[in-house]
Amino acid sequence: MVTKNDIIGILEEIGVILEIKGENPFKTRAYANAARTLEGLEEDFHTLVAEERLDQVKGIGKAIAEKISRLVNEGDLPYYNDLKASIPPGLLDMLDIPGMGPKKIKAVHKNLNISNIEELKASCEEGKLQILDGFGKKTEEKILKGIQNREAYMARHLWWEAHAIAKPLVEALRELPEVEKAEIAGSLRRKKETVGDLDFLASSGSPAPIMDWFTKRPEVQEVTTKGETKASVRLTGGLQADLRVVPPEQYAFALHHFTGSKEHNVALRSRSLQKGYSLSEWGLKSEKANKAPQNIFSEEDLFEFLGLPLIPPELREGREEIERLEGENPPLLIEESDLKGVFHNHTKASDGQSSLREMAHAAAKMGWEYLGISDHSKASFQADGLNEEKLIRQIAEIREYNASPDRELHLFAGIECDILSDGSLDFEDEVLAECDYVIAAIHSRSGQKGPDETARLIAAMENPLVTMIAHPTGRLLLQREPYDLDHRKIIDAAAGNGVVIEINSHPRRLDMDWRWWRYAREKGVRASINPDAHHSDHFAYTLAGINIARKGWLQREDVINTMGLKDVSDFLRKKMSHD
Ligand code: DGT
Ligand code: CA
Ligand code: CA
Repeated sequence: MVTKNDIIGILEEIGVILEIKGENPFKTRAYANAARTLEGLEEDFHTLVAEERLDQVKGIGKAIAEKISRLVNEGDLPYYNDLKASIPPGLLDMLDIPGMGPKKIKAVHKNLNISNIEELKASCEEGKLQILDGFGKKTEEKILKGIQNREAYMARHLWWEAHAIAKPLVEALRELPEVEKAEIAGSLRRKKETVGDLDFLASSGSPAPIMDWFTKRPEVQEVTTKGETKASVRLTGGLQADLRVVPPEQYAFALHHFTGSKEHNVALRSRSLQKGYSLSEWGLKSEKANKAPQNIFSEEDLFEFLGLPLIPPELREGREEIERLEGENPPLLIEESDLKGVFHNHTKASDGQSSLREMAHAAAKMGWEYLGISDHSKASFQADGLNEEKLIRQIAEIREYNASPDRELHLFAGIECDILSDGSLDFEDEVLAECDYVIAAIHSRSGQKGPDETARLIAAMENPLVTMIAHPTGRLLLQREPYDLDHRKIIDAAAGNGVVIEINSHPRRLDMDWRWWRYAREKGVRASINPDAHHSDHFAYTLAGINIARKGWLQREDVINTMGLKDVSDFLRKKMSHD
């Protein structure tokens, strides 16, 4: 069935194509207006269509109403198909590039005969864009950067999404009778925030049926290569996947090798050489006697042979993990079961989709002792942020919940308070002081004037009522670049002010980045692993946050929400009362 959202998309597209073609602006705008009207429609859309009353809605004219009815009733619209066919298909793709709207697309098409992103990129590189009317050197640079980002983004995938595809695949692989062991390897096993491709490894004495099974999976779109023990495929959705099958005696070495990272492998190989052995995906060989050690059946055995504890895959990034762990016990990294609750969560009161009680119920089902509620503050009007009055009312509701006999866990009353462009907070101190904790967050970039994001975050942390800062860089992985923060200064200020830094576990944020946590930990800064839940289903995101904490070497004591209810209450109260 054609949904309202489909129709909105088509109307928008028609408007854009008309604008690119240089049609009369009234006509162009009529489609955009109709799309906006449908978005805000209060009556049921399909009822309106069925009763032929669409043209009575303000903002939708007769001609457009007819086109919508045709789309709903027949499932297609010749006018739209013809219009689409009348322009080169690559023109619309350019809308994905920041800075490229319909007017600019029209200009580059008309003046430079550019019909797709590749041609646009070439023209930027040759400096041809900046001489067009309405463009300039800055615009050209911005467009080129946008194209480069897009290329980088398309080549990688979020860990969360890749994991959702890889997990059932590896489980199915383990079920095959020929497979002795199977594991996910590569960056996915190292829990990198984004991955280039999926790597699977299996041990078996009869690889042929495994290769057949793998290349004939329903989700396989294209088999790139298929050999006797190696295959590469492209899955629906564009993800590439490699499978290697090795004999059981090689499995430990191959698993270590294909888990990587490359940098870690190089470091371990050189350590192994110092001991007189050459290490490869095939095994260990003695440089002198050409005799291999016989008793290595697991990664643990391999590390032990080299005088190391089992280094968790998350730490194998070639960032001195080998030097740091030499002769040590394996590090006791935080685990998902250590979490006793989370702090950054939204409800229907702002832009969440679940009620307070639904959130509390789902959190109790996670086995947690407490849940913090932190809706947006009023400056985030696009997210329906709460004003002072609504916040005070929500706090009362939370206190009431805690006092009610049917409560399922303890709720903390918090706020995700906007840091305004001058670094001040969206609420006065006396309002913030009513909360159990305050999360300060930036939701819009600094303008040309005024303090930059680093200065704004530091100013916020200097307010003693601020418990923690959320998603410091504002990045959206593969979508939006991070703010250009001075992490060292932010971490130093957090340490100086006793402020916690969030690990935002939303799979697209994973912010603050794992690369900075080792430094933060050394400075004594603690983390709060938060799902930034906008729905009761989103608590599952904490797993992605745990991955990042582990990559950042964090242990249970480094994360405040591993504390039990009593300790964490004391901790929050102490911070709010400035002792
Ligand atoms: P990705 O896929 O870009 O997210 O990152 P990885 O780490 O999964 O890289 P990938 O898929 O190219 O290779 C998987 C692992 O295989 C990699 O982490 C380490 C190992 N490996 C691949 N190529 C090389 C190499 O040229 N040298 C060494 N030492 N190891 C390699
Ligand atoms: Ca990979
Ligand atoms: Ca690979």
